[in-house]
This record gives sequence, C-alpha cells and structure tokens, in this order.
Amino acid sequence: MLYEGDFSPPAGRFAVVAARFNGFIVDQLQLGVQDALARHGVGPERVDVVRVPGAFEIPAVAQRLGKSGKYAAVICLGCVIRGDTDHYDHVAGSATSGIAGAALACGVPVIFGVLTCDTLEQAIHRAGAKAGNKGFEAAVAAVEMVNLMAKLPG
Ligand code: INI
Repeated sequence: MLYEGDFSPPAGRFAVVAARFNGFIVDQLQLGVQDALARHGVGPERVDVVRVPGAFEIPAVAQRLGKSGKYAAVICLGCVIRGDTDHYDHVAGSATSGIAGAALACGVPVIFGVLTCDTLEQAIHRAGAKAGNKGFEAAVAAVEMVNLMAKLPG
C-alpha cells in the first residue's frame, strides 16, 4: 500500500504565521501562499494570517494555532538574512528547530516557509524572482500534507 498526498482541494482552514522582519520579502512569500492556495481551491475566506515580530516568534504562535484544532495546516513564513555577527545563526536555528518541534507536537502539518539567506539578493530570488517563490512552494506542500494526513491510518 502506498500512501501519498494529492493536490485536490483540501478541506478546512489554513493559518499563515508571517514575520514582519524583512517584511518586504515576507509579503511576497505571503502572496505566493495565497496564490497557491487559491489555485488549489482554498480562497482567502479560509485563510487566517497572524503577523509576528520576527522569525524567532514564529514557533510559539505556530504551535498554539496548530494545537487549537481550528486549522488543517499552519504555514510559517519568515526571512532571516546573515549579518556581521552570529545573530543570524541563533534566529535561523531557533526558528527552524522551533517550527520542527511545533510540527511534531501539533498533529497537523506545520510547514517551513522561512528563508535563511546569506544575502538580500538570495532572498529576493526566492521570493518571486529567479528562484521561484518559496511561499508558493510552502503552500503546495501544505495542501499535499493535509491530503496525506486525511488518508493515513491512525
Ligand atoms: N528576525 C527575522 O525574522 N529575520 C532576521 O533576519 C532577523 N535578524 O537578522 O535579526 C530577525 N531578528 C528578530 C528576531 O526574529 C526577533 O523578532 C527578536 O529577536 C525579538 O525576539
């Protein structure tokens, strides 16, 4: 038996947790999410967006929303860009491990749409320019995972 998620219109509401830090990049990721969800039959009336200060704050909110029972999936969006100090490593590492922890704790898909980039140019390329839109990809992954979870036993 093979279990696999498909891309048919998923049931339920979706939550997006989006950081305000580097907002001009995150806003583009959010547009990518809305575009992908709409193309999979999920209109804006089924999407709640929560803005948080920065990527570091994403995991706590994602976990709370994921555990609320109100959402089929939580999509996390942020953009961490390397600076002159090791601050980047702490913010990116905490966001990454925190979102992974929320995904394990929640029972619903918690999707990682946080850019971790060395340069602003890399971020721009991944927010709708030549490397696609990672928000769009995150939303497609959310659709696949919601549909997979609906099929899995147990
Ligand atoms: N938050 C980001 O989302 N991206 C960054 O690049 C970033 N940098 O570089 O500092 C950042 N910092 C803020 C952090 O996420 C928290 O909001 C802040 O430390 C308050 O807890």
